[in-house]
Amino acid sequence: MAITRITLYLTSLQLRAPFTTSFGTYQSLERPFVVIETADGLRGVGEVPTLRDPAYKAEVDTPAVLTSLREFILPAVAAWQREHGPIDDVACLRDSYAWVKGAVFAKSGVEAAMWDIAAQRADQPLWQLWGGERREFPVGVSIGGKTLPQILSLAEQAVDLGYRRLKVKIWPGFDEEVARALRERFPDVLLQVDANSAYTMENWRRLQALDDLDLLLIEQPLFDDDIILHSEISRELRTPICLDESIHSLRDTQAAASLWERNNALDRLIVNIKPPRVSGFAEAIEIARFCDAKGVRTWIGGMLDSAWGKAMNLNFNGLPEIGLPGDHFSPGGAYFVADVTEAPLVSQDGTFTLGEGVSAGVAFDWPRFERLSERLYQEETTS
Ligand code: OSB
Ligand code: MG
Repeated sequence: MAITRITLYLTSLQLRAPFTTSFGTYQSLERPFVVIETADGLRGVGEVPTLRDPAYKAEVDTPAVLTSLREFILPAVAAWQREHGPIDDVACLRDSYAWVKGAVFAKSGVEAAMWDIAAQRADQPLWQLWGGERREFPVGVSIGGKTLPQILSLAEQAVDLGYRRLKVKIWPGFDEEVARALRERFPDVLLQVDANSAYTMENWRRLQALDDLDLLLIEQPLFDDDIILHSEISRELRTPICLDESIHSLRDTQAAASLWERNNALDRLIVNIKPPRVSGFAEAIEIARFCDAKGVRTWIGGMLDSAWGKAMNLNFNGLPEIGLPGDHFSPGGAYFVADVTEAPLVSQDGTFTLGEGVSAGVAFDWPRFERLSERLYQEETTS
């Protein structure tokens, strides 16, 4: 069944509280959403969890994603159908724009919309379609505060809500003090830190001061595009290094695994799998399986996604290969003032349970979505 139309929306989402990382503070987000319509009358939705600028990494900013989608990816889908016939599954869809280099975030939105269609056609939850087996798993929160009191108060709220796994943003000069304070206050939580590439080869040794805090991992301390130097410094850190920014594909993951393997340190490599950062769920599933076979631990990262994006990520978390809790919830309750699903996502005592609902398992709130969105572009894809 062919894709008949692809529509690109831009949706305004307001965070209830500002989120600070080593690269900036974010409060209002302008998010591209891709809506695919098919000849069998289905409609699928995919969010691209962009940020306003490329400070996290290249091609995740809203303007870059909109350009890639409008100029190249959506026309490529239409052209493929004209030449080869109906695109009726994710594999065909990926083939249609495989020639486009990079643009992983942009591609992931189109792919997510197609997964939504595939799940509706199969009348199945995404977790089932993807081979998920674990219906219940622990989930965590990511804390992006500017001051230690702010961070402690968010951590307190999260632990009161039942979360047992906290991640906190750090940067040079705002690292040991933060991690130590959290560890002292919460001796038993699973604690991890995320530097978002704020350290250099001159100052990374500051992180050795965190080695006695029983941290689960240190996420992306060095450059956003580096894997090799991370493997080097991992030899001198007892805490595992987790790669986020620098993993875009299964190939990147394999390269990292072979570098850590050479150092006999595979147990000190962890991979944050963010489906949009690896071009979508198809690649994300391959990465999860590869890492599991290698003994490299994985978890699912977030991008302050809407409840729709988070619901898809939670379905992905049902895969038995994913071992660690992911960034799926906000420490202070709902992420956004107004979100795009009818009901909010809820966890119980830091545990999320996947239901039987078709596709993402939550109802997309079309009227609210339309109020929050502007329609930017439409690609007619009938042959
Ligand atoms: O590095 O994981 C990150 C948010 C925006 C950009 C990058 C990151 C993050 C988060 C938030 O840590 C995770 C979430 O709660 O969605
Ligand atoms: Mg990160």
